[in-house]
Amino acid sequence: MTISLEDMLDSPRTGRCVVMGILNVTPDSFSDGGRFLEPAAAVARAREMLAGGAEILDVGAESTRLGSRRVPADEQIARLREILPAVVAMGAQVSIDTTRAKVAAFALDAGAAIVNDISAGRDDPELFPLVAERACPLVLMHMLGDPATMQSAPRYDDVVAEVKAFLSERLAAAVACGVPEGKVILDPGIGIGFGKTLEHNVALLAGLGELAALGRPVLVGPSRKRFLGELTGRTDPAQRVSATVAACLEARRRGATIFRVHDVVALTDALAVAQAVEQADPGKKTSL
Ligand code: HH2
Repeated sequence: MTISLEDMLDSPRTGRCVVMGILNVTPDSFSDGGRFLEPAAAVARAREMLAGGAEILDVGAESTRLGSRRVPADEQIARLREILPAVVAMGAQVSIDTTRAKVAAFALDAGAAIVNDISAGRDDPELFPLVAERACPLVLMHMLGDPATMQSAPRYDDVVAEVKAFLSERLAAAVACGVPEGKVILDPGIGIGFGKTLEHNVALLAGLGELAALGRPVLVGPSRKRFLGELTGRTDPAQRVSATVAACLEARRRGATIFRVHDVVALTDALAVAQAVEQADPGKKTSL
């Protein structure tokens, strides 16, 4: 299954949910590092996620785990060179998870359709102009500090209001560079590595309606993350599947429509049930 970019961008209006499968072509990602660095393994994983219901594949060649080293653009490109065209050839809608314009340009040239920038344009001044020129969808994510140094004790007076103000400022900055506002997707940057404690992450999920009020699609990426381990006592990220599904369903209830996850089948099934019940609920009207 695949989704048109128009349908993805229109998802807040229609209530359509979009599952984005994670493909980390990295040796060091926190939950699947090293598993998909080999092109054959990456391609098999991509095929599996598409068959499982992913409509977008988010391909990244740089881990953001705590303390991870920055990967130069050329090294990211070398990791992606064989894999990206192969994944595009499967008919997948591909998003490139990078903060570097050079990597994004390479990926767009290879057929990727979406740029996912966890720095929201702060890492590379060339990224917004590139996206403006290509007029492709762009994910802007909130992050306090950076994963290499990590905030030991991140502080906010009001995490939801501050993340909302940040995203609205970065949206304006992107638009000022020529990125069409209608192509922008917003992401609160769930995760301890992105400068949020357990309480901040929970507050952001609870307050997601505030971010959705900015009028752009909201993407969330809680998948297998450590705060879910703290909530459930599961130290092994692979055992955080149910917790991930619950976080996504709660986010969906508050307006998120795009979900970046490792466990595509589990979430696709859960969303099918949630959507069926919601459609049958006489108290609600949704057009899917
Ligand atoms: N989380 C990660 C990476 N990219 N992009 C968006 N838009 N939102 C997220 O929450 C997000 C992201 C980190 O997760 P993962 O890719 O699983 O791990 P790693 O960074 O160790 O590769």
